[in-house]
Amino acid sequence: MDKLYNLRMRAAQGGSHEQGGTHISGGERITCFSNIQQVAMYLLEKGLTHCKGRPDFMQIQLESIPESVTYVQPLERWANVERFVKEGDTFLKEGKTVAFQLLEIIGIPKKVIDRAVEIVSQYSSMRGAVLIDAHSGKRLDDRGEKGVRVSRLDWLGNDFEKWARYYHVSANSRIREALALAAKVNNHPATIAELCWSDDPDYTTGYVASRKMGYQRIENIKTYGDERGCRIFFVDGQKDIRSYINYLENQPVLITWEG
Ligand code: WAQ
Ligand code: MG
Ligand code: MG
Ligand code: MG
Repeated sequence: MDKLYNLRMRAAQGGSHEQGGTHISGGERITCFSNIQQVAMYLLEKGLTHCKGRPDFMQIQLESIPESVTYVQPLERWANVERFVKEGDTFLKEGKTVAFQLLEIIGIPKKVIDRAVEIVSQYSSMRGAVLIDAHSGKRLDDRGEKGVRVSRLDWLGNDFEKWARYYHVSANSRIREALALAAKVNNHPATIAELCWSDDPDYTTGYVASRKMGYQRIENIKTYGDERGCRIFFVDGQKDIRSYINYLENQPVLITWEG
């Protein structure tokens, strides 16, 4: 196979992230040499046209991938979660409530879900994810407001387009990136579940993902205009957290789908 390259982009407003600027947008892709320019243009546009605002700092980094690549299947079950409408009810159940019920089914204790809710409502411009112990709710990473950014991941070739056609899903880049991230994160045995809702004020669909339940997409997980959101990984705290974080940040993963 051709030599592969990882491209990552981060954009901020009010100075660089290191100077305390607000994170606007990030992105990561894996590509072969001949597509570097095209992928860099995609990341440039992603950072420049973000709904959170105009960045005044951006970095696009290219690195070759020396390590061997791990191939991972997308999560098996893809679902648009049906809203529970009780007879006589005139309103649909809030997306947030659906997310918590899914986490309970996966086996996350109620107090840990409550802790996750607190965390999500605390952050609005995180770059990475918050890692918490799935049994105690204790935070496991020491990255503060930065979080742990999963990198070196992408779909292989046009496998995403094939997947999207098969499942009648619009082949947009947001879904492409979310599915790849959920597949990489949940492929690791230390991940018990993932909760995601966007910090973008105009994007109100989130998801709960796990090996057990797949990718459960939840509409109206938050109200339009709300800038709060982040990702939370519910982790088996018995596992080696340093090697887990190393997998998330550094292990190159390509998502393949046979169809
Ligand atoms: N690694 C770790 N955490 C990340 C990463 C990453 N590579 N990218 C984003 N996050 C965290 C970070 O805290 C962000 O603030 C938060 O997730 C939300 O990121 O319709 O667009 O890019 O099926 O705003 C999911 C639903 C969309 C897709 C999620 O999130 C669908 C989204 P955003
Ligand atoms: Mg982003
Ligand atoms: Mg993103
Ligand atoms: Mg965002």
